[in-house]
Amino acid sequence: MIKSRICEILGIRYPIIQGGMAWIADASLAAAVSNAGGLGLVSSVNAGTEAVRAEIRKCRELTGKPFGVNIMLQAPNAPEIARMVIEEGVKILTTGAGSPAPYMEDWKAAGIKVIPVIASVALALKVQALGADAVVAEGAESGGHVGELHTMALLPQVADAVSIPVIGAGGIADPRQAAAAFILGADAIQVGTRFLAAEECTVHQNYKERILKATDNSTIVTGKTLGHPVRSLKTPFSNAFARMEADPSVTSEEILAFGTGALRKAVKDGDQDGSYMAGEVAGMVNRIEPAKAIVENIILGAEKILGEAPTKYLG
Ligand code: TUI
Repeated sequence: MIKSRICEILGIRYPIIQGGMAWIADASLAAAVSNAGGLGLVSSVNAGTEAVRAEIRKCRELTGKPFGVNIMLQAPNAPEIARMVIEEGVKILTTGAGSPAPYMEDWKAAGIKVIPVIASVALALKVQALGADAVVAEGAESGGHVGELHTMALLPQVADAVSIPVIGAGGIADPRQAAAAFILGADAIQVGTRFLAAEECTVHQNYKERILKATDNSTIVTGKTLGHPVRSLKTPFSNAFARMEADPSVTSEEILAFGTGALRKAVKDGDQDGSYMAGEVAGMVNRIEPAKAIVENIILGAEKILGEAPTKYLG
């Protein structure tokens, strides 16, 4: 068994957490991952604060195991969500796309384990000083909102800088990548894109099909000119977005308006004008299977690789 401080802190069997994917990570997926021995996460980006509250309650009905909530800090209702998770007695939070500083005191006072997703050493140190229980170091291979550094460079630098546990994320979909993350200093891993192909993931069938068809070169980062880079599958929508960004006659407001609501359209309607957020590993995701099979394939496979490493690499 891979030894990990994270399993003790979070009360989970395997050191794997599911990405808190906006609009995607609902009670169905989160409970399936938690029931499989990992940590499932419910996303706070959904049809409003009360819809998220309902998903949290549903998740509690579907699993008796620990699960968490991911808070997207740039969402307009983030302050409301931050209070609601305390009311609901949520025990574990991850945060993304900003600094959780304004909320840390209240969450810690409520006894919540707080795990910010960070994309730099500076923010890792800042959230550690604020009392974070662990960090997710998320490299730019990941889907959705991305930072500058990639996992191979980010993860060891964060692991060297902080004393709290580090969860590696970005570019992890199979046992080899998981084993590499542990060697780079991770205490656990976070997986997003591969869970899009979980049977329990409720995204529109078109989303799953696009992931299954993806190749190594299928993703693109757009939104850099808006200060909000996002990795998604190359589609007519994301290509048009990129062209608008390259055209000096198009204003930021026009680009923003073009992108508004696009993720929801992809997830719920499978609309071809949607934004299909996915990581660079989308090309490695080739089958639909239960979340339990994904968790066990990645973790048990990583254990095997790590166990065989001395004979394989050292003769
Ligand atoms: O948050 C994510 N990934 C996301 S959020 C999201 S929702 C969305 N919806 C529509 C359009 C665009 C996005 C989709 N994917 N990952 C966690 C993450 N956080 N990655 C990078 C960061 C990050 C970046 C900068 C965290 C903190 C940060 O610091 C800023 C600061 O305030 O210092």
